[in-house]
Amino acid sequence: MICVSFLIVEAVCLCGWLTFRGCIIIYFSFPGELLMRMLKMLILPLITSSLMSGLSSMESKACCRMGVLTVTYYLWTTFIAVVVGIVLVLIIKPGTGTEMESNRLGGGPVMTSADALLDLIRNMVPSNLIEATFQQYKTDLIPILRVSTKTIQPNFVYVVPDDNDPKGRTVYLELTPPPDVIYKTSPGSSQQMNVLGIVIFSATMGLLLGRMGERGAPLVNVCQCINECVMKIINAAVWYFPFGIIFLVAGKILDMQDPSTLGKKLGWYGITVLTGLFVHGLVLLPLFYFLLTRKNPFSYIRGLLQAMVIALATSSSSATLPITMKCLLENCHVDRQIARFVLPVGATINMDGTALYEAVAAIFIAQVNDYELDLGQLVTISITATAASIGAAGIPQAGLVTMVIVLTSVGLPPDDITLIVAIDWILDRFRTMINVLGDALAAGIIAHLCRKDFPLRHVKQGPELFTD
Ligand code: DAS
Repeated sequence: MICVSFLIVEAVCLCGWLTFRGCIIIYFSFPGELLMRMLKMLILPLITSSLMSGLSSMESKACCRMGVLTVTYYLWTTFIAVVVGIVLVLIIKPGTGTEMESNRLGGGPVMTSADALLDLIRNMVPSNLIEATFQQYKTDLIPILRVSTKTIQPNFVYVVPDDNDPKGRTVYLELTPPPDVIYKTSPGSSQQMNVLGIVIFSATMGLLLGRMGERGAPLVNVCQCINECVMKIINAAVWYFPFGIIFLVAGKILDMQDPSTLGKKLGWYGITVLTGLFVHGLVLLPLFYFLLTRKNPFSYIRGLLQAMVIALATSSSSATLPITMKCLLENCHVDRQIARFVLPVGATINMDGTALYEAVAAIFIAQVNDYELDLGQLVTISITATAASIGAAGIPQAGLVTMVIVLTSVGLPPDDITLIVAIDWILDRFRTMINVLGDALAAGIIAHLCRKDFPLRHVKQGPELFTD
């Protein structure tokens, strides 16, 4: 009853008939913040234990075959997503003839694409895994800060090092981006650095444990116990999700400056992105699933609806990961070992929605600047958008940050992301949903292609489901 009443309130606010200000919005957002914290609490133990227990219980040939298939499939579908985006934006031309002005702020130091690419790669390798782990929690605090401070700026809080501290341990949280820091320090990079660090660590440990034989068994058992505990926590917390989702979205809608103008702000640019996401996510990916497994993709997707709703509400594929894992195991009956490898890797490197979005946004900005892109530059955009999506973290609006690489690779001003930042938060929800869908469909395809290596054991129902 409470949820229905809040849905009505949200609809009324979307029409602009009702507005709330001040602390009311923060109170509205509070249950949603709790949902985000619950999900984020589960990410690290889930990724680490899933990969460790999944990899260490595989024989190395099957593991390598599955790994090669997974990465190949991910790269292929991401590139297809970029091509879909480029074709659509060149046909619809959303940036041509708009009254938008490119606001080349000029003067400030502009990051070159080499600089941005090096920044992306640098952040992939943690200098210290423990520090990277704790860094994630500091990163997590920043998005929460952002909700309570209700920044008008692009929804980032900037971590700016204090020049007076020679050891660089003091930082300030800036609400408005200092010009030279805007693209260098963002929550996305340390989150992605941490998750990739965990993946590298556990993948190695997983293989090492396999080679350690019985001596590695205690650590594998610990990881399996952690994995089961995490899945049981998810089962216990799932009753709260509908409630948290309503308030999470409510806080965002009530905080909008003028919700009734959302449609006008989205414009042809928003229509181009949403059309591309629909074509790729609900036409092409299901087609690939059918062609490779000869099974009905839509009955599989029906089992993923809960994860897709969480992705839409949270804008974070990493935060959705626990629910995606639950849907795959309980509803889609994908082999546990496959799900435990394909999903965490996918949440880290496979973002079809983000890749499509970055390609569309870059060409849209070129059209606003009346800047004609040649074939070579379109190829550059397709490659850099694929690379940038791999480096984007699974947290809200990470795609906006890595887009700098795409813009600078073809000589466009990175400051022009401010042309699209006002509606990025809503497009982020839909591209996150397609990211999650892409990972989950990949798990079903890989499980089918590797079924000889991983004969699907009888999938138990109910609470004993998560015992190995
Ligand atoms: N929100 C990101 C995710 O969680 C996607 C993006 O920012 O593009 O997948």
